[in-house]
Amino acid sequence: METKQRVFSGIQPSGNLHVGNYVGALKNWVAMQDDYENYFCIVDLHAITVPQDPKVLRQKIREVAAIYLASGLDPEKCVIFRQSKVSGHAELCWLLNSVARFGELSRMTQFKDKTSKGGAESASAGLFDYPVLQAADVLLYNAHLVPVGEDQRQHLELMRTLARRFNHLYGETFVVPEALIPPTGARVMSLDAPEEKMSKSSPRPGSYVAILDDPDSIRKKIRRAKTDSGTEIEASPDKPAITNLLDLYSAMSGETVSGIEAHYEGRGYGDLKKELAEVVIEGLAPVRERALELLDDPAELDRLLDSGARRAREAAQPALESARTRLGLD
Ligand code: ATP
Ligand code: LTN
Repeated sequence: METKQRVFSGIQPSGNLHVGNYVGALKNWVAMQDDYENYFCIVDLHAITVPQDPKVLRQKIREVAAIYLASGLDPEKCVIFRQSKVSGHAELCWLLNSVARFGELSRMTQFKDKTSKGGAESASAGLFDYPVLQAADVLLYNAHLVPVGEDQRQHLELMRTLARRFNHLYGETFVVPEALIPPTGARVMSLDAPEEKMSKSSPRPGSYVAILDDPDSIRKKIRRAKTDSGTEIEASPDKPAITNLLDLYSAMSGETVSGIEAHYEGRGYGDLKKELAEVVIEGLAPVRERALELLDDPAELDRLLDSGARRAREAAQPALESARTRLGLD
């Protein structure tokens, strides 16, 4: 029997999941789940690298689980679980810390971005080490493919470097994984600041469309989205705001950007925004409705996550043991 290759990916329970997480990650996971052996993780240990309110975190963890299922991930085909419930993630992270270098971690743009306001001095050590934990997540399962948005390209490159370095120093141990980045929707920008990536930890709810937002809030947020000077509806580097709206339209509808441009020729920004809001509402509605239903039964979500954690622990064992042996710890 042909064994399926493994896929691993994850989302942090660090805020409200948004349409960028949906088109950059979730939608693609769902589309590929039949062809692989899948591990989809709620990366709660990553979330605590920046301060979280424990009560809110507990709720967000369940929300991520509900949204995974509501998006169409099938627990028969995917192991859905929480990172902190499989201790191998933290253990392998520590082992990989011995081959990760201070210099390469210092060059990670996510770390630089996330410390640009408060400064690196007060950032947690966990935030600095974030990409090593991410490498551990994937290498622990010997996953081949990692479907993520564009912002994760650099972390994936580092993950590959760490796998290769470990294999070179201690002998073949890990699969060197590959990033899978979608052609559209891989980088949705903020609605109110199109030079920044849409981000769930943003303090400005108007910057993102959350998957659980009600239709009226979505209409309002898109109506208020920033636009560029001029009136032309076309994607171009000097029109970042309109380009972002067109890209989002394309990612949610499956139509090409040039087709959408042609449809809006001679029409105004107002029309585009009105129709984009409906496309987004329609695309997210089934996910939102199902997620809200699932959230009514938190005990059932917890049961599902517990069963996922048991399966993940088992799958993680071989890579962890071989890394320990290679290092001389067993
Ligand atoms: P945070 O703001 O807390 O850092 P985030 O919104 O960046 O969160 P993550 O949990 O870090 O979300 O990312 C989960 C997945 O969603 C990753 O695969 C990531 O590449 C993808 N993703 C995140 N933001 C976007 C975006 N704006 N456009 C497309 N994909 C995105
Ligand atoms: N850092 C990722 C989330 C993440 C992840 C992973 C993605 C943590 N571990 C492993 C893919 C594989 C992010 O999207 N910010």
